[in-house]
Amino acid sequence: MSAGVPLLSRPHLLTVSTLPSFLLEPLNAAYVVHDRLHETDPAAFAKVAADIRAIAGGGESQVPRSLIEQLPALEIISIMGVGYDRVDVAAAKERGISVTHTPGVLNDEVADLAIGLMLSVARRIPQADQYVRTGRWGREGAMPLTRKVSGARLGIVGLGRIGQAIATRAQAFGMSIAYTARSQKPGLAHSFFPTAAALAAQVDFLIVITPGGEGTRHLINADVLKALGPEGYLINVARGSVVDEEALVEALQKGVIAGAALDVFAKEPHPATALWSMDQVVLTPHIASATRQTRQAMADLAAGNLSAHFEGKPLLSPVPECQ
Ligand code: NAP
Ligand code: 8YV
Repeated sequence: MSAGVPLLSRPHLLTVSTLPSFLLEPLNAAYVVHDRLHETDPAAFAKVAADIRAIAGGGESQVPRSLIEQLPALEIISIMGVGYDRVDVAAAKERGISVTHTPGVLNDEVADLAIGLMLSVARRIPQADQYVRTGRWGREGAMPLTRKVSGARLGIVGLGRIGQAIATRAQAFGMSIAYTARSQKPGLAHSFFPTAAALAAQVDFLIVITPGGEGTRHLINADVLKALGPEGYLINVARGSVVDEEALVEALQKGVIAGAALDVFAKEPHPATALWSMDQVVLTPHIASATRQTRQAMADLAAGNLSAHFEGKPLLSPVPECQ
């Protein structure tokens, strides 16, 4: 839908997260946008709910059945993110509502951060930075030695679009690569293991990059961490729900694994405080896709899906359940 559509003919759209200006601006030009109205002003929301034909949100946005049921005219849910684990797709499908997401355009960015986190936790880059800034280098001399990454064994939990982008990068580090997924990928030379525990037992670094949701809840549990072992590192760039965070905290406290680097958490934006003070842990605030370039590409695709829908064209990237 082009910018400058007359106000009266614009479809009504509800946002369900704080969207970046470079998505909100084009949406404001083409739709009547109700920015998180269901959260900020329920009474005003009740008055416009019957007009709302579209929802726009991000990968962490919640679109539960209870919200869908309040929107009788809803036609499409457009997520600016590849993950849509908090959207009730079944409830949407029952009503014939389309759900779209933004796969592919963020593969490089998320894979880059996964490698960055692996290097950070193994080589202790954040701690090294602090070592210089706090004057410890001058007072205490050289830092203790760290763990080599090049040539080590990498396990990838979830060898989809992003998992494969991680594998490509890891190959350049001379790492041996093994993986687990729901099914073995024919034509790929990497070793396949049927479970996360079997994979963890064979690797030095375990990178998690599956979808979230019930299908993967606590896939990384105490048994997997035990299999990874006291020299092993966990890196999670998937969803917090995929890792049993309590089991992880305990494993880190007891030295069951060597360390962890986490971009996602069970409760965002409030990661378990026990993690904050752990020296063998690197934490980032769900930033794997967060560059201007990639977020712009995601915003363009999210807006493109909405335009395609309202122009009667095929959707650019519906979620697999809606294809
Ligand atoms: P994708 O192409 O669909 O790949 C998902 C992979 O996970 C597939 O290999 C799939 O196996 C595997 N998988 C699914 N369920 C599994 C299970 N129960 N056990 C083992 N493996 C399982 O998805 P993608 O584009 O790579 O994105 C993956 C996820 O990354 C997203 O859904 C999102 O949650 C997360 N993500 C996070 C950030 C961030 O900011 N940290 C950014 C982007 C994405 P099969 O191949 O056998 O189906
Ligand atoms: C973003 C993500 O945090 O794509 C995903 O699934 O988790 C991230 O890229 C989010 O979608 C931004 O809206």
